[in-house]
Amino acid sequence: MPALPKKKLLRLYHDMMLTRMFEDRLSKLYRQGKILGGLYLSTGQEAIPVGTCAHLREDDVISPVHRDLGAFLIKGIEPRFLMAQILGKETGPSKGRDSFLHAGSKRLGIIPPTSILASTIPIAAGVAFAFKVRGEDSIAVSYFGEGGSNRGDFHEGLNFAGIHKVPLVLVCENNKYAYSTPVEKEMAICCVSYRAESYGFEGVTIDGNDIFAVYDAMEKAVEKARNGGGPTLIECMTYRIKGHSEHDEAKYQPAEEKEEWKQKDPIARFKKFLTESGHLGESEEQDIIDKIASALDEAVKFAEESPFPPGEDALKHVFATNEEP
Ligand SMILES: Cc1ncc(C[n+]2csc(CCOP(=O)(O)OP(=O)(O)O)c2C)c(N)n1
Repeated sequence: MPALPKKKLLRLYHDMMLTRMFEDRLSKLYRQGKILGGLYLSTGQEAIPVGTCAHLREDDVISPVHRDLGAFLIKGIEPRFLMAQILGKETGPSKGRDSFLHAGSKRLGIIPPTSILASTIPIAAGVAFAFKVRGEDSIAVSYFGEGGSNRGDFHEGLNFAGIHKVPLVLVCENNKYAYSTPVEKEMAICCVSYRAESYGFEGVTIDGNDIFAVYDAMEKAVEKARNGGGPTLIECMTYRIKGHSEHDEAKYQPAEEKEEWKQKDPIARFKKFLTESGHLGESEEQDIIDKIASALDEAVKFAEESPFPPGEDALKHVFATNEEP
């Protein structure tokens, strides 16, 4: 058991529950037809954004992808603004111009995801290179799925990162499926982490459903990156419990396989540890849940009451300015 103080442990638990409960709300809102665009949930993968973002400072930059809602929250976007973004409202980070998928924040160091899998990896490597050239000790973190790691951009990004020893942590969320394609049909090797060695840096494969494993691996990688040691690839083994998106029933995922992974739920595992070690009592847990539920009620209310952007503003913010979108 890692020697983390109770306050820190409960923070991690809170953040994992926040991610899960936020997404559960989204699933309901999706069924009510209130969400614009697709909805890609990370149910069962919450230990990854929480355990990794826990080590980041405000000046660090993350590059999330479509299944990384937790990373947005933990890096600092307030639930109400993220909710407004997802409902397409003017009060969201992209002012109602986009689905959740392409939200970002320059101030909080969140690069908006693109739709093209893995295209964000060279971008994150470039951000890390800029930190290095400027002599700053900020780092960049790039999230991606194992499916994305089969694209050329992944390899170009890693090659560049390795050559220049940039302060980058590559977090692969290996959830065994790229849409309907199972991992055995995506690549001929067992582990995405093996690929790091070809580019001159370390790759590790860990249990992505174990918050402590994620927290520890990230701690090491961040320290190394901040101190000039270059990139690390952390491959987090996990599983996509739900479909690729909310419209996908994922009949191609065997029921027994899903059941097996449900038993490895990262939140249930962490809760068991916290309860058995005396860190989390029933009333403390209820307190955490109640606080999150009321924050989410407030977020949904704020988002629902916010206006859609006026049509005549559609061409605003098309080109980059220094203004925070
Ligand atoms: C270059 C490219 N090809 C295909 C797609 C369509 N697509 C979007 S998400 C996805 C699956 C991605 O799988 P993975 O990278 O493993 O992440 P996961 O969705 O499992 O989290 C696909 C095929 C895309 N967005 N970009």
